Amino acid sequence: MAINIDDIYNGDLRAIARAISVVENSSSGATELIEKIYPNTGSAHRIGITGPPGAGKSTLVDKLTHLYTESGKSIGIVAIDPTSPFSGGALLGDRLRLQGFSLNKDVFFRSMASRGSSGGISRKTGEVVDILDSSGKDVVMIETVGVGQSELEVAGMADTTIVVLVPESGDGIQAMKAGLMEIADIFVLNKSDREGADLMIANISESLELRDDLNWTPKIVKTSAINNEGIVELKESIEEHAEWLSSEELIGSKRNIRLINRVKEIILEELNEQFWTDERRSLLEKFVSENGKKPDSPYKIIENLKKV
Ligand SMILES: Nc1nc2c(ncn2[C@@H]2O[C@H](COP(=O)(O)OP(=O)(O)OP(=O)(O)O)[C@@H](O)[C@H]2O)c(=O)[nH]1
Ligand SMILES: [Mg+2]
Repeated sequence: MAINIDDIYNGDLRAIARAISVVENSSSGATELIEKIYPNTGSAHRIGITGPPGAGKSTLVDKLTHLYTESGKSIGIVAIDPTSPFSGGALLGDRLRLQGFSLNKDVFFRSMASRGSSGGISRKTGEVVDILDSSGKDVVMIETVGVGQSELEVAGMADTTIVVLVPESGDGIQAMKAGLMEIADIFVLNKSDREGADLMIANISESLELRDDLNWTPKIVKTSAINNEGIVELKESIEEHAEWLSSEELIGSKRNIRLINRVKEIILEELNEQFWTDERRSLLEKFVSENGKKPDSPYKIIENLKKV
């Protein structure tokens, strides 16, 4: 069924949901859809929320959603790869539904599986965010579990990146430094109702001293999401960062970098797809496992694949 672009622009929940499915399933018309809506993007503030499993990301998103809707803002939420059906994305969806947000035209929630998907998850997520942005949402939040490459991709997608840690993250902070520490515009120390919160905050500020790219000093916000504590401060920090981005005229260059990366990613996907014909796929198997023969080097194999 054709999707009416005006319905998306008017925030029609069913039109948005249909558009997202088209992108998610790479159905025909996905490219045209993004082409059409793209000019209408750029007004939403994109917030990435990442951190270790169970840190309280969804609980924070839930509480922030309340604050934002109370102040008259409309919200889009994308949760990528919920760790399990019992936590994370699915749960967040349930929670929002229970609170009646599903009837609320101003809140749209979608969870996306990255595992077992046909690939292109960060491209697709970017496109889902575009759809929500074009539908007039003031704020789009992207939640993803920070276990590897994904947190860096979230940072690439967001105007403001929030890294959520908990008091128990202490030992792991060294290991995470390379990834999480570099990308955060705001640190949230959640579960501050537990022991060790202040020590962890001291740890974070100490490791920030090692960052040398700092024309923005990352905020550290202490929250206890389940008790709704620190959420107002978090929202204020997000707003401060957004203001800083626009006052320094950085939002434009951030978006340009994002666009460049998206183009590169799509090209990569396309070239990959073009190269891997069925014939080459089965030839590769054959080249590697020819009976009794030591396989050629990867370069030799590639040379032979290119011949077909
Ligand atoms: N003590 C305490 N527990 C919290 C707090 N915030 C969240 N939790 C609990 O921590 C658990 C995980 O919370 P979620 O919000 O689902 O965490 P998440 O980071 O979204 O989890 P994944 O998406 O599975 O990685 C839940 O049982 C929450 O109730 C907090 O501030 N203090
Ligand atoms: Mg979650």
